[in-house]
Amino acid sequence: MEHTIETVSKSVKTGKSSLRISSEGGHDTSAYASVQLKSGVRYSLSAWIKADRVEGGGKGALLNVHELQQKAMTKGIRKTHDWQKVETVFVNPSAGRITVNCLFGGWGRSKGKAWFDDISLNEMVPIYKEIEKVENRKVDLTLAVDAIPGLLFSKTSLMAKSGKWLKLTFNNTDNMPHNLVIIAPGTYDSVGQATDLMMAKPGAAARNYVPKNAKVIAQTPMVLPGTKYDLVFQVPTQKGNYPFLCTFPGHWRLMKGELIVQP
Ligand SMILES: [Cu+2]
Repeated sequence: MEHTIETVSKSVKTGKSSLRISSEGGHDTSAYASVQLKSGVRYSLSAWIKADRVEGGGKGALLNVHELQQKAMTKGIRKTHDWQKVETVFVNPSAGRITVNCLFGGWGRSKGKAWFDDISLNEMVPIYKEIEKVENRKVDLTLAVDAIPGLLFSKTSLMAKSGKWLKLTFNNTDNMPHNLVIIAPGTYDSVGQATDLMMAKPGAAARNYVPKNAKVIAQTPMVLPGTKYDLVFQVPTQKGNYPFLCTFPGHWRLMKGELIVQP
């Protein structure tokens, strides 16, 4: 037999069953579902995948959107791995039905066994391409920070006087989405660590990966590559060093800085 696609109850991440795809000789196959999507909306597609000796020339076990091919594709899980979360974020270019694949093989043939569980497709908070009229008010000060390749912000310190109105232009020049979240002094480590756990949390993408424990002073949404967002807010009236970070899981250790508020 070339390959088998079945639901199994023995190996599950959560719930009662998972989907198992296996092949002894090597195959490029998928189990798929058809879903209606809106146009121009950003979606997060994720699942948990477990693998047992997945080998061969294919990408392994992964998810993708058939119509978007490698534009909407998670990483491939190969070799032997316990349950691991995979995720891809994509913008659906035109309304209509798309096909979500649980892919085994993928641009090549794979053999071995893979389990898929908790597959989810979520609509994300809209991305603001242009400056939204967050506030029409006059600001006292304008600053700019870019997200740059290498998981970095172009500046790691910003200065502002307490109580002033600030427009902070966040320009994402990198090739993946990022945000900028300013939080209460002394909370960088606890918020950062909480973001590490968010990849696995349902609804995390919809919250822009801002953990619940964060005391947010101001935040941008996740900003797409090549776009910018103007964050208009009042600088805290208390002086201090307010950390800022990108809360996308795994980014906080590098994407960080401080807003230094002076009296
Ligand atoms: Cu980031």
